[in-house]
Amino acid sequence: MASIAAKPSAFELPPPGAYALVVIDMQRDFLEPGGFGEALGNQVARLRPSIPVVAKLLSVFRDRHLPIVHTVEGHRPDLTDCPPSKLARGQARLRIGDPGPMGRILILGEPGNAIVPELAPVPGELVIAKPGKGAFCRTDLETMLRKRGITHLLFAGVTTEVCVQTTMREANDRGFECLLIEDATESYFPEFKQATIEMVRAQGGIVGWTATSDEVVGAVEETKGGRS
Ligand code: TIU
Repeated sequence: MASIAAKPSAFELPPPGAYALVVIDMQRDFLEPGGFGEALGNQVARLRPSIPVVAKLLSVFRDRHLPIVHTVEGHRPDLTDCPPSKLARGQARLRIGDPGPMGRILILGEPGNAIVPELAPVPGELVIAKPGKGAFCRTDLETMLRKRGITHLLFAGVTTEVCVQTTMREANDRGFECLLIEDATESYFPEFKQATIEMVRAQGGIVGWTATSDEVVGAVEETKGGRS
């Protein structure tokens, strides 16, 4: 059994097919100018260092036919799945549903809501659209994972302390073993990223483990390949 040199302790990988790479919200809306992230006042360039790291992880998982899940934060065009509290929150110049340079802000199917082209899903990968920050809230992610016998989740994506951490906590409470890939996630606030890494692995791994992408890739490459 392959083992990842993680913190606070080694993370034992189950057999191939029972662990998945979960890539959270690597969307133009968060990573490119003119989307939701920038409308909230953030410097979107801060997230971009994660793109080549996630690309490498996707390549390693795809080569071995290992399960990959992508999530996308977005709302229906009529906004029926967007709580008024989310719509009203913040000092945004453009709000959810407003027309922006990449189409309507944070609306499913709009150009700006797509996953960045470098990380676009390929057929066979699960893509979960979610209206909230956590990927288990009002989605069938849990059903899909259980159906496939997936018990261990390796997290990448943005932003570390918002959608990634929320999803990791939801997964941990549902009994999944969770690991955060440190350099495959970014935040608009570097100090929040670092705090998240430290808090999830504190107290003996209260939420889960953390490791670098090199450590993850090294362990995955030791395995023989998964179910296709
Ligand atoms: N604003 C922010 O940091 N994040 C989000 O709104 N969504 C995700 O993290 N995907």
